[in-house]
Amino acid sequence: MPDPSLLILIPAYNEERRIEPMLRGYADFFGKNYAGKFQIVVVLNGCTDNTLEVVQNVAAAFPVIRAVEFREPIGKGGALIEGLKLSAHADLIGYVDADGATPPRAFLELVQKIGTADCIIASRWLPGAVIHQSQKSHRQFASRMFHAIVQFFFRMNIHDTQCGAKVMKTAAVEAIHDRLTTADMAFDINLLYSLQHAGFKIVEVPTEWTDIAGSKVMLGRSSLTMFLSVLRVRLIYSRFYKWLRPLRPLEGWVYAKLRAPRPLSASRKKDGGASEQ
Ligand SMILES: Nc1nc2c(ncn2[C@@H]2O[C@H](COP(=O)(O)OP(=O)(O)O)[C@@H](O)[C@H]2O)c(=O)[nH]1
Ligand SMILES: [Mg+2]
Repeated sequence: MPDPSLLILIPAYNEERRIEPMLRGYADFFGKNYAGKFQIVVVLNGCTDNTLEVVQNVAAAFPVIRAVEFREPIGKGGALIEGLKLSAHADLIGYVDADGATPPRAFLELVQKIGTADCIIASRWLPGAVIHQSQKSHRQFASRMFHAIVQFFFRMNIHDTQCGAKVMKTAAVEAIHDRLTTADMAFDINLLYSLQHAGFKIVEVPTEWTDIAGSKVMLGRSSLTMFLSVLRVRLIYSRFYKWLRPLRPLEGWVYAKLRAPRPLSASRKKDGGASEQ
């Protein structure tokens, strides 16, 4: 039996310096090692550098790659929410960062190990993980603090919610897509909690990872935004949310002040207005 068809999403914001080797590496590796159909879709938005041209150049050499661009500042989460709408095109859909922190063989391992799970995620914090280059200590500290907050609020017992590599079955993504409203980097929490809450099985496996310089996450402002978004997801899933309706206009104001991508409405979202590149 051939491998399941696979769609790999790559969110990218101003990645002209980091994305090319990663894209070539993935297209080449999956071309040689994956027996099923696969496609790579780079989801860009609001880039002010030459990421799009770089992606288009690589796509000219590898037809499995294409780019979708959104002009508005919809954030990594917003880009993935749009990208996940393409899930119907494949049996499995996953995403991975543009910086090449996760090598293609580690991503393939996720696909191969999904088994009866609905979602499989790469973990840098499980025994057996191979970390070639660790994050700087202040980032590790922020990451562990974030983890403690997430565990306190959601009790998901997941060691590493933030590693950029995740693979899901299409049916699971489609069932919870409406619940995805987090546009910033806390998107992963929104995704994982929605899946777990709906009864889908998430497994975490140790991964191989290398910290790549040039992170787009500015610790101060991003941490505050992520904290707010985590709190927001918690509230959306609580019975208090309906009482907070009068405060909703404030939500947009707070995210604008933080210069963070604005969350989508928890009731229903509008289409982002993609242009195929
Ligand atoms: N489309 C899109 N992608 C983004 C945005 N912000 C970050 N990303 C992507 O999200 C991924 C993770 O970002 P990165 O800077 O590597 O974060 P870190 O390694 O977790 O510190 C990368 O592929 C980024 O290009 C955004 O606003 N829009
Ligand atoms: Mg990174």
